[in-house]
Amino acid sequence: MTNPWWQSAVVYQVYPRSFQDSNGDGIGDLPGVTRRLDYIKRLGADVIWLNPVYQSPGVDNGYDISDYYAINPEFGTMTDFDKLLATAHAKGLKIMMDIVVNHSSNQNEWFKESAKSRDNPYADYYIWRDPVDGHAPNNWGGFFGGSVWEYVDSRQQYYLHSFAVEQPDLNWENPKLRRAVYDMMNFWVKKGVDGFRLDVINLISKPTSFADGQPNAGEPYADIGPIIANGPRLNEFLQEMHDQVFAGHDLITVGETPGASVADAQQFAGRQRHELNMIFEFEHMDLDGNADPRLGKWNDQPVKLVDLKRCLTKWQTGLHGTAWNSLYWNNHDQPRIVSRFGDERPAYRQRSAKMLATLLHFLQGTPYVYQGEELGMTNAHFTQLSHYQDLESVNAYHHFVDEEGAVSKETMLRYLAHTSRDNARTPMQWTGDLHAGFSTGKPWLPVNPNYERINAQASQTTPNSTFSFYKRLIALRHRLPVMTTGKYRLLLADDPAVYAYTRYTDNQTLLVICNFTAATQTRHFEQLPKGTPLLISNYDDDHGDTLRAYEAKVYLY
Ligand code: TEU
Ligand code: CA
Repeated sequence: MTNPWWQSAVVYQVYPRSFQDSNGDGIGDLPGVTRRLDYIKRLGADVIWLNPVYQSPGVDNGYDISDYYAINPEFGTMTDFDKLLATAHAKGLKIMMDIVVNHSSNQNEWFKESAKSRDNPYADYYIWRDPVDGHAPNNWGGFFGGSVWEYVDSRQQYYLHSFAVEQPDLNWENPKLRRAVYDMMNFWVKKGVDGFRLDVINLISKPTSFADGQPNAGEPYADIGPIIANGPRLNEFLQEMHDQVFAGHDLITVGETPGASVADAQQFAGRQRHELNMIFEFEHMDLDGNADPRLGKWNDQPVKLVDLKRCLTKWQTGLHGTAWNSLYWNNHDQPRIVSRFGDERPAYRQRSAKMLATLLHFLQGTPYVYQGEELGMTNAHFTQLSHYQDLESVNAYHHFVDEEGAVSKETMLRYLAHTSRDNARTPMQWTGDLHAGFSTGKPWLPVNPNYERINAQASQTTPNSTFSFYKRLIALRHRLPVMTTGKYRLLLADDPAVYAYTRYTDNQTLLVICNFTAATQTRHFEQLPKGTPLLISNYDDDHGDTLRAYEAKVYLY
């Protein structure tokens, strides 16, 4: 059996708002993406994942869609989209759309109609509940803080929103809503898009009971995440979507699934199940959470390497032969990996960025590269709340500092600088010129001041750059089937400094060795046949058992 094309593909994620502005308004747009396709092609990626570009009031940067059939005017027109798609295809690049169907915007016509009365054609497109004793139906709290319930006078009912108030959840129990979603997705399939990334798709099937949950100590609300994740009808809905949309098209489909376990992944992305090709798991992104469960992702803790190994190993071995992994360090919701798991000090930045890239790209799964990761772009280092635009960050600050006094202002700003989503969203650094070549106008989010040193132009003209290293890794994946098919075995499971593993088939082995520290380490790998040359390394030469700062090396034998 030959492997499906997306198993040996590499995806490049474009966050259009921050990629390339073409008209000087400080906001990246579709003509900007089209202009930069050659750059993505040069890197060697096969697929572009485009974050949402649909019409949206922009409360959550496009994850609040007001018209699924229209392009956000800030990004251009449908003609610009068609041009992007055609140009990408002409260059051999595929386009994967980001589809958000757990919720829409409250400015969507569906919601405006639904809110009018209890008996109109859209009345059951959203999740409405009567008040209980004059209050919200239960104590669930949303991802962006506060109750998930919002009262609407015209219906004298509450609607459920897992995210912002402006993002009402769609009611997947309603077959008419499901039909409308599939029709909409087919509109994009007919246009010729090559796949979908499905936002929080494992939240669409809500539980049958809306009973109160258990809040963390000191919190008024119970976290809705675990309550609604992986619900009772999820497999059924995904199989229906597969039948109605994916079947007969050779698409790439990836579900974003916070809270999904290996067993869940085996279902949603199981080989024979006709649901999704793969999912984004979150466990390796949640390893450096705050010890105080209320604060969760807000922290400034380094990850423990042994935990990272245990986690990635569980996913590697758990899905081998049964499902398929997505491999990622970064996306538009996560801080920059070189600042998080690597070392962004100038002496180590590129070295550690390449080390992290090595570790990830030799794993089994489909690698995702988030714009700027291939340059070793770093966190933003914002120092004031006013620098932040992301509603999650701003809400969390007000909640923990102003409302609860759970942490001091200084501590929270330190946490934001470490984990805020805006760290990923600062404009792409193209050149050392004004606004990093991103825009001729004032960018919607400040450019990282290190753009004079870290930018695509510099990276592309330096032979040993992080960019050229990513390019080599991607080329290797296309050339070496063992990177796609090989089994994974962890070595040195308890070693706190070095991550080493093999990938192997009956007649080939890859040995991957990564020093996660700035200190020199000595490790001996007796299985390595004497004289085996390096396949790839982030140093120019091989010092054998001696591993220099953030050294990464791979052997093939
Ligand atoms: O993110 C879903 C999700 O699980 C987020 O809560 C994520 O964990 C958080 O952003 C990390 O801090 C998706 C999108 O990727 C995100 O940009 C959207 O804001 C969210 O859905 C709502 O649509
Ligand atoms: Ca623009």
